[in-house]
Amino acid sequence: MKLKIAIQKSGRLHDDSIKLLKECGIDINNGVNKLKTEAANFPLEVFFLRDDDIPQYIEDGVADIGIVGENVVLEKQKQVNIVQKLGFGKCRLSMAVEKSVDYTSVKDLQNKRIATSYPVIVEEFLQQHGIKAEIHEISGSVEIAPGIGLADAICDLVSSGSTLFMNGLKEVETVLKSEAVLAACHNLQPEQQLLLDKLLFRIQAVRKAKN
Ligand code: PRT
Ligand code: ZN
Repeated sequence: MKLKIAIQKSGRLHDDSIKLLKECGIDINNGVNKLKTEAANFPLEVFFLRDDDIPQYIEDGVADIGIVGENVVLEKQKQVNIVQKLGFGKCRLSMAVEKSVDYTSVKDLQNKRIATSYPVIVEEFLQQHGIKAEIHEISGSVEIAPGIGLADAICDLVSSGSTLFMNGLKEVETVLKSEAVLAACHNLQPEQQLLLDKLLFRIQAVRKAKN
């Protein structure tokens, strides 16, 4: 019996996910273009996937656990347990408007058009604040939407802030703070739960050593 873990195939979380497993003493060869691989010294099978697909794979039990941004877990609304924050991939999901816009509060978003790749989280944020706005879902290059007249505001992930700055935008609201998390399937077999506990113990030791 093996524990199946899904990690990002390529992108911002890939290297740190592999690094974390290595720091836990798990030997994996991360061949590029591979769909999956097995650890040499731990009963672990590793699937390399697009981050957006990871919550669904975990909900379905195709993967037992996975490493993915909390932002993706919340947006996808899949039934998974967040079992551990991992301390990397830190970012925030923020509202931004053009620099020249006079913005004082969330009320200024009323009846505006907001471009985002996170319609679910944005809708929830707007509802919480009693704001009605038009959400335009776009899958990439959200930051150019105000400049081309597609939207009055955007809601996108920010880390350094330089992408917003270079596009003449300013951050006005933090909607969510996020980092990579270990997520797990709701109904793990007892054997897999034991393996997860063993892995979690190692992850917590690695994280403690860093603090
Ligand atoms: O191919 P796949 O679908 O797997 O990857 P992806 O392109 O959808 O995701 P990827 O690799 O870009 O990001 C994976 C995860 O990393 C995200 O879901 C977040 O949890 C986390 N993360 C951390 C970030 C950032 N920081 C980040 N800065 N994801 C995206 N960004 C973007 C941001 O939207 C902006 O456009 O990076 C750009 C630069 O940010 P600044 O503020 O540093 O300029
Ligand atoms: Zn993605």
